[in-house]
Amino acid sequence: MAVERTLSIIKPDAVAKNVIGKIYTRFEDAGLKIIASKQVQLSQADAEGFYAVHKERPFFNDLVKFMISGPVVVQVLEGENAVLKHRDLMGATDPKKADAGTIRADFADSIDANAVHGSDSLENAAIEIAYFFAQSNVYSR
Ligand code: RTP
Ligand code: MG
Repeated sequence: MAVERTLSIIKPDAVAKNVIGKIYTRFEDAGLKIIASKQVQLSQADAEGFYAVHKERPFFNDLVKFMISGPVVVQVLEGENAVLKHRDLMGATDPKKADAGTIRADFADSIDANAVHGSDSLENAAIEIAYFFAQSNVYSR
C-alpha cells in the first residue's frame, strides 16, 4: 500500500467541545502522522473557496456559515492508505449513520455540525492541502 497524504479539518463544533487532542490521538493511534497543523478562523471567502465544489448544493450557505462560526484546526495527515483510513476513522457524514467508535459517532451532533472534514480522494487531497499549506510548512517524515 502507498504512503499518502490527506487533509483533515477539525470543525468549529469539535473545537468548541475541547476535543482536539482526543481526535489527534485517534489519528496517531491509527498510524497517521500529523505533518502540518494550524488553528485558524476562516473568512467567508476562505470557506466558500474550500467548498466551491458544493456551491450549487442546497446546504452550501449553511455549511459556509457553520465553518466560519469559530476557529477550525487544519492538518495534513500522512501514512499508508491515508485518504481512506482517515475517512474510516471519521465515519459517515450523518453521525446518526456513523459506525460506533468513529469520530463522528462519538463527537458530532448533526449532519451540519459533524466535527471533522476529510479529503475524499487522493486528487482532492492534493488540492485541499495546497489550499491551506505552503509546501515549506509540511514536514514529511
Ligand atoms: P466533509 O467534506 O466535510 O468531509 O464531509 P463529507 O465528505 O462526508 O460530506 P460532503 O458531501 O462533502 O458534504 C460536505 C459537508 O456538507 C454538509 N452536508 N450537509 N444537509 C445535508 O444534506 C448535507 N449534506 C452535506 C456536511 O456537514 C458535510 O460534512
Ligand atoms: Mg466531502
